[in-house]
Amino acid sequence: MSEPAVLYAAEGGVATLTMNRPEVLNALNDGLLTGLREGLARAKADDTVRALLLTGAGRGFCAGADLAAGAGMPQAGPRDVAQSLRERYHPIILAMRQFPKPIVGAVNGVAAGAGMSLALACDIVLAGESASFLQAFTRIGLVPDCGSTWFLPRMVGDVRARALVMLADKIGSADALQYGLVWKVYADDQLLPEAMATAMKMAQMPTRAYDLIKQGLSVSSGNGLGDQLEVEALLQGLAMATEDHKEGVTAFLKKRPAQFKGR
Ligand code: LHQ
Repeated sequence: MSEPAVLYAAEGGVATLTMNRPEVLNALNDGLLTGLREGLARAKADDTVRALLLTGAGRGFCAGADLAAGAGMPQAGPRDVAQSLRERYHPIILAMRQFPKPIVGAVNGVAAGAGMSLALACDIVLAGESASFLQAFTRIGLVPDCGSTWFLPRMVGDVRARALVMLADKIGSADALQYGLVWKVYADDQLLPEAMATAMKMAQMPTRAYDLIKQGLSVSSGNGLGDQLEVEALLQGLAMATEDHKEGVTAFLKKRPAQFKGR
């Protein structure tokens, strides 16, 4: 039997999804897209999982849509392509952004096209020194998809977003760090241990507050300050009703470390 296109492993409160088509730099075919959707759903449903780690097997993170499997080929009309994106890709990007637990991306190699969008959809993006980022779309006459035109201007500003998507130059981890696409860069052999340590730390944190933070951040760019203050007030009311808030305050007053349960 062939290996699954996405490997799933759960340990220490962290579920790891490893895109697993290393021979094509984890290009996205149906099996890999299904594996991502199923892995996200499984990690969401498992209460013992309180953080997710996304990475790629081999020397790539994800090379975007599998061009050899017919993605983007002209036999598909505009409606078919849009429908394919809606049905196969958008649910993954939305599930990541709406995932009620933190997602750490460990970008171990090239992240191209929709593979770069996947990296940008993570909450904390960590990269290995030899990681690279490529808005590959215009190289094959396409436009960015899977959220890249939404993520990039917000992350790096309009000047850099336009240059990245129009020039389609591959940038390395040092530039990605300088532009603000990634949080930290590690030596290649330290990336996975560091990413796992980050995810495990986050798995010990107040999970409900993380969910509420993600909800607040996801609406902030469409809101004026007054509306966002209102969103924060509502979210704070919900956070204050959690067991973890009570535990955090009790631990502070008793001068001991908090033991958050994610409730
Ligand atoms: C690949 C791929 C790949 C198949 C490397 N597919 N085999 C579009 C259409 C419709 C709906 C959905 O959404 C999208 C969004 C998109 O994602 S469009 C963008 C698709 N991705 C690309 O255009 C990137 C294509 N790949 C590359 O430009 C290069 O492979 C990069 C820069 C990623 C890496 O270059 P190298 O490190 O030099 O590796 P390589 O090119 O030698 O690739 C290694 C192998 O992986 C190779 O196979 P081979 O049999 O020759 O060893 C490639 O053919 C294969 N591969 N990307 N997307």
